[in-house]
Amino acid sequence: MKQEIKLPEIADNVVSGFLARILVKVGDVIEKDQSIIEIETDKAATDIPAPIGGKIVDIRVHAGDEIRVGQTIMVVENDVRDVTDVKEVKGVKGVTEGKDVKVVMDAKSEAPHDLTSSRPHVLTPAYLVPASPSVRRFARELGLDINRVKGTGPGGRISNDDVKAHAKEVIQSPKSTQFAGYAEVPDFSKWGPVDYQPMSRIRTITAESTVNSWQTIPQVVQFDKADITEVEKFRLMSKTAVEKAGGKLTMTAILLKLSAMALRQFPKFNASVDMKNKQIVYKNYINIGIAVDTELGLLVPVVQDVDKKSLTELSVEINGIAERARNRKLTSEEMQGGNFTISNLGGIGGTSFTPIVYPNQVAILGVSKSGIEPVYRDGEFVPRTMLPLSLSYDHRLIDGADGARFLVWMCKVLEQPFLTWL
Ligand code: CAO
Repeated sequence: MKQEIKLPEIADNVVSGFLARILVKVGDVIEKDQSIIEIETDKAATDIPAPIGGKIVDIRVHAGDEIRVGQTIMVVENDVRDVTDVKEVKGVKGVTEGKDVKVVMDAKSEAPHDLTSSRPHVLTPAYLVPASPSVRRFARELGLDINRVKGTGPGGRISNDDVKAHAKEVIQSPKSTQFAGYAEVPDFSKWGPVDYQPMSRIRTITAESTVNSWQTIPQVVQFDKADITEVEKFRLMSKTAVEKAGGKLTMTAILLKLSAMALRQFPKFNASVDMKNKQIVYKNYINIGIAVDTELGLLVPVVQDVDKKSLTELSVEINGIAERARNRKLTSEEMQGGNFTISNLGGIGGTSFTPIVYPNQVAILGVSKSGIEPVYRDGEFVPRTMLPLSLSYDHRLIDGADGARFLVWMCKVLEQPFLTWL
């Protein structure tokens, strides 16, 4: 039995979306709830899951198309035994605005699955530039990266004219850094069996964002080790109290709190570089991103106003955002506006690593695994708990001495937190 899959309602007042990617192809056998396409709108980027399973026999849209809610995306053929009943159910808001829609009854669960379900897809900085789908498509057609276009509209909104102005600039600039396109990879199957898997949206965005960072930010990494023996004692002593409040007191929360203090002490690290206007943007708020490892890839939710929150509040908040990141429940707002980032890999292991500065930020703190080490003090070796830290920073704004001072300050305060009282 052939059934059409239509674009469900994506969000309130959104009537169409721009088709970023098709995640399946004709002939694929898909399962119910499997993501089939990725849609971008002004408000969000969203995976659209298949409301039914089956074999795809026709795909009626193309990447780059603007698709309207209710438009047929693809046709699926499935075994009628999987779908026992197709009923009209009153009151379910669905593919056609304001009208009743067909609801597929699953033979086993008896539970109705409306055709409108869609999972919010997390946003990363690559998606956060304000531009309509048609403007994004225009930029894409010209081979331009929308993230590099300066918007002149309200709130930096990008118009077609902005894209054209950027295109002109790119064409006229002999030193243009506009990305020229990806090189073909060789046919690896010549040397052995291979599998092909489409890149997920998160993977693609991480790839694009790190390439952007790598190409535009000259990065230096400063390493140090902090003696956290006393902090560890405090952490273990306070763990239960924080747990009662719903948080988990780990080094991430402590470093979050400490980073907020460091950013106030060293405002350059809380700034952004605006090369186009040859200015530095100093921010008077302290928002810090936390790198979270999820099954789908890296996500960086942002904790806002870190300096105004207690350690317990921060521990609870980290728990919440990490869980929401792992369950793909983060909102686009929670991914925006970070000034600095912490990437703690110490829960996994490692002695050091060099994190990459996020675009529009100037520094990121990498944290590796703490451990007890012999430290030479007052004529003898004593066991101390040492935490390896690495600070990557943007050399356009931050000089080596600044980077060293920042990290040394952090290490000193970790060793003797009372120093911040002075
Ligand atoms: N050294 C030693 N142990 C550490 C540690 C460190 N630096 N950091 C955390 N730990 C311990 C914790 O205390 C905890 O121990 P227990 O299980 O005994 O309580 C354990 O490691 C696991 O910690 P956690 O992951 O649950 O909590 P967290 O607050 O330390 O970290 C989060 C939260 C979200 C940062 C982390 O889970 C995560 O996703 N890290 C990966 C970040 C990442 O991918 N970075 C790379 C980005 S760039 O490629």
